[in-house]
Amino acid sequence: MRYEPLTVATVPGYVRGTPLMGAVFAKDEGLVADDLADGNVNLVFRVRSQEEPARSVILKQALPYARAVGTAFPMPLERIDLERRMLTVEARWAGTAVPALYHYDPDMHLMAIEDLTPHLIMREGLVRGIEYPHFAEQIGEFMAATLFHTSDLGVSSAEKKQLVKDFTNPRLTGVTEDLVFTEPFSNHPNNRYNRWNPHLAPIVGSLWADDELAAAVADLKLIFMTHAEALIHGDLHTGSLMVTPDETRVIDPEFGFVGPMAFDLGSLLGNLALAYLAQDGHISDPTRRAAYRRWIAGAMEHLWVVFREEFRGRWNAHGPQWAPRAYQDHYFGRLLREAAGFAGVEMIRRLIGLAHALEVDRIADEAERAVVEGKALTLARRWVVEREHMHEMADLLIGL
Ligand code: SR1
Ligand code: MG
Repeated sequence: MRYEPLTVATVPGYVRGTPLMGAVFAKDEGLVADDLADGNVNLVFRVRSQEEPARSVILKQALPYARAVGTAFPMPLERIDLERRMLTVEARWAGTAVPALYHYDPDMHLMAIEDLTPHLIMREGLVRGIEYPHFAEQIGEFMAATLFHTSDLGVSSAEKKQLVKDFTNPRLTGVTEDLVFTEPFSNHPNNRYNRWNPHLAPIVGSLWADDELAAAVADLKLIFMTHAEALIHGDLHTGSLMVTPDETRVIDPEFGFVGPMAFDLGSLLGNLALAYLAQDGHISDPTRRAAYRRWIAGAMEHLWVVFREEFRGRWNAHGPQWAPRAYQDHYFGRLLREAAGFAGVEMIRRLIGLAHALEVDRIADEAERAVVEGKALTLARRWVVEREHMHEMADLLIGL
């Protein structure tokens, strides 16, 4: 079959010609499709049985460009193959934390995966003020399992080199290098700041003129580009998580590559900090807002502790190599400091760069939003520039 982007109208016909009929759907049943695409990059459809709507799958298809930007932002179709292989590795170590894979079509550059209904994209849940009591533990375990077992601590030297080879992902890591570490730090035409909040002009201007910040970001960018530490998700923000109060599922690993573990930790922490600060625009009752913020800050602290101790447990169980307690503590200290820096850069890019954070964007009043964005930029700068002084999660949380 020749590659052709699907539409709501063509999805049912496509699915009828695949092994999904018989495997997921009955051979002759009617199908309907909905367009679910709300991310920046791909086409996403839900296909369900007309007779039994609970029987459904998600189709994810690559376009030769980023959907939300257009043809001026080319992206390789082969990213779906990399995402499929990422899901396979993640499932090996984290089981059902990632969606099941039902079908892959290399010609159409698409895959069919498990429909995670009733899970909600976590960003949306954070805007609605929902608490997720198991989230910190589940995501901490996910990161410990997937990162340890794809690092030099968890696999043989030969297996690790093979991972580097199999998951070299230059266009997508190039997108991160540009969108996260470069464009937000100067007056780049891709920056959403140019089109959005004029109230932020003074603080953004001062960030662009900030040599200390520029040096710290250059250091983090080089760590991102050169530190081939483990097979990381590569885009582990709250839009890549689907949650219920009981369960955390991790989606969208198309930016995966062998890179610094702290980038996953930092992406997550930075986006949780944005959700924390954005509550000024979402929860008007101060008591309820303070309680919800305590839950977010507690989750940030807890996910770090779970990650560290789960990772340490796997390290101790795996054998003695490089495992003295003092060395482990040194190792986790470095990870925390790098995570603080990556978290700060992630926050800055979500406020100034191309890709948005809906919990901030949903604050309708520009002046009110600028107050939240200003606080976030100040905190983010501290995490980037002062990261060498951070030894515990409590050192990051001081500003929250
Ligand atoms: C054009 S891609 C923009 C962003 O969307 C993805 O989710 C990644 O976060 C990327 O940086
Ligand atoms: Mg994504």
